[in-house]
Amino acid sequence: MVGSRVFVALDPGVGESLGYWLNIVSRLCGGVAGFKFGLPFLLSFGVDGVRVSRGVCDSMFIVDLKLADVGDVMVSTVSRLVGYVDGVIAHGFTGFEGALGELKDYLDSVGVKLALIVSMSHAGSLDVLDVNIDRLLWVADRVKPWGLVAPATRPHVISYVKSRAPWAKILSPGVGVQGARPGDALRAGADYEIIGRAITRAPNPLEVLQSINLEHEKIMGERGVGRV
Ligand code: BMP
Repeated sequence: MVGSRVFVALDPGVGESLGYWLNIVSRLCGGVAGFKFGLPFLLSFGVDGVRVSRGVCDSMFIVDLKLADVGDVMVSTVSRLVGYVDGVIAHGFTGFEGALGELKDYLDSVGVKLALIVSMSHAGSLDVLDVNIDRLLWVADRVKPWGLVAPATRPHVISYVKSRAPWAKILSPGVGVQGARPGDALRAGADYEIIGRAITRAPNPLEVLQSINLEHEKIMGERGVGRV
């Protein structure tokens, strides 16, 4: 859907079939900003699973490997997905030289967007990431990725990230099962909410998605932000 602020996280359980997830992708396709594929999806269905999903839906595909390696290895990893994905997620803590700088140059050359994690949705994010958020934002400012990941579960962190990096799209997980309400992150300044189980495990995923889209539209209207 043009204007949806939802990225649906596709996290299959062990033994689930690709068909089940393809059905979700095709049913939700018209109502999302995009889909996020993580390690559970890739380990279950491989790169081919992402390729086949692309065949049923042409919205934005983000692969979430939470990359955190030297540049050469991160480039080698994502090069296997080029052609099937529009964006990748990496951790911000590996730094610029020899890591994220190289990854960003490569992704720019193949037209794939980068999103960097500067804070996470679980409580343990306070142990290391959040106490170093200014340093992570300093790295982000050097890398200048398309997006930053910040938690819907701590809206004040989103507001802070937005104030320090107004140029970035903010993608916020932690909605639903992890405790944040749909719309909390958008109200705090996020551009998108990443939502998994609250949608994919609902008896009627499309109905849940549509009601979240309506709520989001209201909030973005209040913020004075139009459709994306
Ligand atoms: P769920 O809405 O089912 O809790 O799923 C959240 C999704 O967002 C998962 O795919 C998870 O890997 C991801 N995620 C997260 O939960 N917290 C973060 O800080 C970063 C994430 O990528």
